Amino acid sequence: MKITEVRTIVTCPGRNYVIVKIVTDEPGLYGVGDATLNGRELAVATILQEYFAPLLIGRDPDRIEDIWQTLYRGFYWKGGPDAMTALSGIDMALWDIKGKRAGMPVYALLGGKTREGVLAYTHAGGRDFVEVEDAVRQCVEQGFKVVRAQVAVPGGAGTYGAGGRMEAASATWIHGDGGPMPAIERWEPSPYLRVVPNLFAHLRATVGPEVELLHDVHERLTPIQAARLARELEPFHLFFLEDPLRPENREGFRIIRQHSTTPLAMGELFHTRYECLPLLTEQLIDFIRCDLGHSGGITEARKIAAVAECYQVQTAWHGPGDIAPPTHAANVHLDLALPNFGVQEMVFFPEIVQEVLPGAPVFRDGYLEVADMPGLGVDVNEDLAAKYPYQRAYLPMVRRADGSVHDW
Ligand code: CS2
Ligand code: MG
Repeated sequence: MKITEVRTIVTCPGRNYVIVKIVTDEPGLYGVGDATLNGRELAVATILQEYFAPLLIGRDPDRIEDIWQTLYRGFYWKGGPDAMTALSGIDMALWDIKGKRAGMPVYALLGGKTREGVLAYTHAGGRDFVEVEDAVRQCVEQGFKVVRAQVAVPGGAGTYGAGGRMEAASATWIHGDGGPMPAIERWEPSPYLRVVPNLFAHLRATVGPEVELLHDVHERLTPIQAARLARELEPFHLFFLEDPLRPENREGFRIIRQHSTTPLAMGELFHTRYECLPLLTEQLIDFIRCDLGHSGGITEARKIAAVAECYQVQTAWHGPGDIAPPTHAANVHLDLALPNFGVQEMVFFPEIVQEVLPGAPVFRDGYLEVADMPGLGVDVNEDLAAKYPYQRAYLPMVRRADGSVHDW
């Protein structure tokens, strides 16, 4: 069996997605993967088309590990978000082919189910505590047992995640003279640090102790600020505090750990197992939450999970709306097989996305399921995808009160 074509499909059914379709010489046998990197879609599409695709033509798609090594170690300049996203899309498409060829779902190839369903969380946001409380209640009514809560900080225009379920994952579509421009959010640590513990005090007092709650810091704090937040959140028993520090500063997790027992999660901005390693081996986090679409696909994630398992760290793979259904499906296939799965972030895709990219995992009473069909179970409707051409869009940027740039 040989790869005959690697197709890169860029489409914008409401937001931009980059889809990889690997076609083989066996009639009708192809695989579908996701190589979407929010705000840098065309850079990844270029890597796929110009550099990776030519190396794959004529290769045996069954040799996933060898192809992975070729596209990672084979290049002198390794890693980085753009190349790792391209590699992830290829990796998913190859696992999809392998499953279809074997007549088995990917989770079966990964060792088979260790659980019946995949515990899921989604997003509750609001402009004030009562709006967040209402959003959490809605999630609970829908069946969610774990909910992420974010609230607007007074004076902080466009606070991360406060707009609700899909907002956190949205690119922005602000038009300036030269076309779309990034929205600018305002953010200051002091008001944020005052508001967040009060939000969780409010939620525990109103929605009770049972629903599991978590919060995404979005990599904005310094280590000592994060330590303060983690400590002040202790009475409210978070499921985890997500991504407190910039990914560059892994040493900072030691400071948070010294001060708090709030469980910590980190990883959506990591691109390889090497970035995860010190956090795992030093037991500085409790959940590893890499993005399968940006860190080398299923092949790399299962290795990361295996190291995490040694340290009783659980997985919580990134699952926002800005990565496409194939990554969400890959998440759930892996979650079903992993012994140390923790929780899975999810979104509900708009109908049009489900038409262009059918086969996203299905949510039922707090858990995610995938169809019991060969491969990943996702597809791409290429004719429909062509009707929604790419539109340039940026993620927002953050500036402090004095006008200086801060991490978004
Ligand atoms: C977020 C993401 O889901 C999350 O936890 O951190 O929505 C993140 O903002 C986006 O993936 C950025 O594109
Ligand atoms: Mg996050």
